[in-house]
Amino acid sequence: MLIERIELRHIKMDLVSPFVTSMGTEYDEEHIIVRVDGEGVTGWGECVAEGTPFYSYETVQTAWHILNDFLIPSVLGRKIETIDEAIVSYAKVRGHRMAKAGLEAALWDALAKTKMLSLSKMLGGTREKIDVGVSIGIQNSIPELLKKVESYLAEGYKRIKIKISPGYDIQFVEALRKEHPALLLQVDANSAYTLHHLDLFKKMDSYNLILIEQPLGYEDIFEHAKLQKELKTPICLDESIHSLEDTRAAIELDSCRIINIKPGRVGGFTESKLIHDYCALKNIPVWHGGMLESGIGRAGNVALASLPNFILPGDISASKRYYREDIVEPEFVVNKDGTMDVPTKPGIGVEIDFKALNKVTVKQFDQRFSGRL
Ligand code: OSB
Ligand code: MG
Repeated sequence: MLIERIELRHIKMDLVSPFVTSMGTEYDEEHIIVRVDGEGVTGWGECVAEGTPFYSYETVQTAWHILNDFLIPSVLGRKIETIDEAIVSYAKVRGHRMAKAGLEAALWDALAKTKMLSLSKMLGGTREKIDVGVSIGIQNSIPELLKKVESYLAEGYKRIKIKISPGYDIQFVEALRKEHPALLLQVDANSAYTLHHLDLFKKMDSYNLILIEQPLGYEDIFEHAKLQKELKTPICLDESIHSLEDTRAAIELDSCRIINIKPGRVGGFTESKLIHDYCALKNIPVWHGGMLESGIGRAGNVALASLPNFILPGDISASKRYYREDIVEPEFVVNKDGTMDVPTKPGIGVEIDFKALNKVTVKQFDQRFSGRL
């Protein structure tokens, strides 16, 4: 496929309710939508760099720069038949994995459409439905948390993840466990703790949590190994895992026993698949994390989560859990049994709602191939 045009849109979508974590409060989500056009085919991807450098050092602004000045020029005007050819063309760009993942996703969609394959099939997915959970931000009080949990359980979600931070942790877990003894429950600290909190995590061990996500430093692998040695509950790494290399280090050091895969964080679906396959070999379950994506990014997440070693339910919730109006049609819904259908149409398998997309676009730019190289 000849890459003829690539368009970027900086989007900003209001969340249905503020999302509070140990990193701060988000009222809206800013991402970049990447559109690739060539030979009559259009591919779509979402770059999950946020407006702030709190989860990752990348932001919409850094990703916009890297995409426009380095990644797009390296693929524009090329004839690309495989994703690896695109990756090789920008391999000398270090880091900036969210920027790379946004472009890679659009190319995957375009190539899948040229082959008339669903993205799930193209990635090696084996499921028609995936198990999904919901990630609940920090609540002001226990009654508020219990109410939120009830309403998500009534919608069918298979497991609950709650965000924790010092002062908003053990009491919330204890209350929730008391109310719901059999609930599939996990917690996410987003690096809010240190090894000085060992006693707190030892207490957490008695609440039968599926996992404790990223308790310590956001790039740490070493101290997590020390913590894991002291705990029965599996540690799951999110922020610390940027690549297959990081995954190997974390597993060999026993820093975690479960891995959260987010294609944006690791540089794209290709690296995600490598991590997925390696974890399968090592008997390490993986699950699909989320970055509050619009339906474009969500479609990619659902396709990736249809691979066989995505054993635990993902942070992949219905469109309406995040946004009043999604930018794809149909929007993503959760079935009563806590599953989500994997789209079967070519590529990401959902259509763009241009009216909705235009409403949330705050900036737009495109580069075209002139016909000469
Ligand atoms: O740590 O998993 C995280 C959202 C933004 C940044 C980091 C995280 C999250 C979530 C939300 O937990 C998951 C979702 O998209 O539902
Ligand atoms: Mg996380």
